[in-house]
Amino acid sequence: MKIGLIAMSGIRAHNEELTQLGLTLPGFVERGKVIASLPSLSLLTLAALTPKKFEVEYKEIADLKDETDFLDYDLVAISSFSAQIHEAYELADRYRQRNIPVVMGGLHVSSIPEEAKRHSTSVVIGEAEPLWPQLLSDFEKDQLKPYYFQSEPGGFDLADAPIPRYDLLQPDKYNRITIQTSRGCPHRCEFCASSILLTSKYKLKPVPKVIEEIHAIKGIWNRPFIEFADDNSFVHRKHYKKLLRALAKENLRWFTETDLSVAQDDELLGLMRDSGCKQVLIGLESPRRDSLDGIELNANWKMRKQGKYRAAIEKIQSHGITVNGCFILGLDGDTPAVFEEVYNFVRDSGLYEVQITFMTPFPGTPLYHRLKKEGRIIRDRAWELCTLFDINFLPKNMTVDELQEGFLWLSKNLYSKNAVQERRRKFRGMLKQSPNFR
Ligand code: B12
Repeated sequence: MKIGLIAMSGIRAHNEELTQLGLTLPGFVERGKVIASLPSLSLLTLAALTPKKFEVEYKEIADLKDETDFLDYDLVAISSFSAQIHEAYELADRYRQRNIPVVMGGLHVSSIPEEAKRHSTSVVIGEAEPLWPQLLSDFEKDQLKPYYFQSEPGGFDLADAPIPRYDLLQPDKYNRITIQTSRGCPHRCEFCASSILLTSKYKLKPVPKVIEEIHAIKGIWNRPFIEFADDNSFVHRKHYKKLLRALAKENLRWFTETDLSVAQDDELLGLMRDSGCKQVLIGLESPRRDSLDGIELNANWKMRKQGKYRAAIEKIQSHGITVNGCFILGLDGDTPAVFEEVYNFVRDSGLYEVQITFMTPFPGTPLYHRLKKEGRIIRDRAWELCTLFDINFLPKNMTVDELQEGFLWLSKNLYSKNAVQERRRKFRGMLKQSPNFR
């Protein structure tokens, strides 16, 4: 029996002016190219959980329009995020019309399973690992259930994680490979639509397991660039120092997402540098105190850190690790002054790389529920606009047009050839003087 594991892949934006800009500005294009060639870790994980008696095929669909032929699968499993969920549903409908059962899972469908059920035979809610083997056994008996959910949401122990089937990938198609070393995040940012939607606990994958996955990757790619698919690496310092010491023996280059607190730990930064960390992506969200106020729901962590932003960036980068600072535009505390403030902050802080996105009410997030209650979602269920580059809410202290125009202005200025070169030049100059870089 043959299972088709299908990822709706690629990157998405509907805003025409931004898409045009994305085609021309160097900073945009480079980051776009890098991320567009990442595989679906969730489906490689499902493949690894599938008993050998089934044949599995991994397939990516970037654009449904190009998809004309249908493959002879006995079961189809589809993974998608919100931005492409309508296409995923259409694909699911097409297979079901051919009497092929379809299973859907992932962050979007876990948040609104009833919607997904209208297009699929079964919906998997939450982490796949404890549910997929049971689902396959039901499938063999022709008894697929409408919903599969974890008895304890987020309860899967990463010590039991299988090694994702990296061998299913066509090696020359990917320039970066993902590994998950942890799931969850101790912060509770109102807008966050990542693995916190699957688990309220911060969970770690044991060090030997991560190393085993790296060896599996190195068996395929010579000197791979690894991207950790974590929401927030390094939360558990002792564990991560152990991991970094082990990573240092692997001759890797890697990237991850984390928070600013890494800047407080010199030993950690040194271990990151020595194990091949090239860049960390950090959600700074805004340089403005007013805009940060209230976005982290547990303890207003991000607002409390605002005064330390510059020093922290400087410290991390002095180790030769570039910081990709992410800013969200359209936060409730933002006024039309925010665009210039972000521009000035990026220029003065010495940030090597920068990413700007619109505030986005993803389903399942506290932000979505709040904006819906306040009547501020422009088109409800327009999930295709969940790209981070499209606006689907009414900003609090400016108009939609002001947000749109300000964002365009900021993009042009932050990603111009000159601005990008200036950031790189500054970074290289700083490194020459840095005692922390060798
Ligand atoms: C790597 C990555 C990508 C890669 C690879 C995507 C892919 N095909 O997997 C690329 C670069 C292509 C990408 C693209 C985009 N991404 Co992205 N990406 C990530 C990232 C960094 C890691 C995701 C990951 O690998 N997680 C690890 C896996 C194991 O977890 P998982 O996917 O949740 O899967 C588990 C369960 O959900 C479930 N499951 C998942 N799928 C399925 C399917 C079935 C059948 C079953 C049974 C179970 C199941 O089982 C898995 C194991 O437990 C996250 C941020 C983060 N730190 O997590 C953002 C993230 C997922 N991306 C996001 C976004 C917005 C996008 C884009 C829209 C950006 C854009 N403008 O184009 C596109 C959309 C792509 C699409 N097709 O819809 C959002 C999605 C939020 C949402 N709810 O939709 C996230 C959370 C980041 C954020 N800013 O909030 N992305």
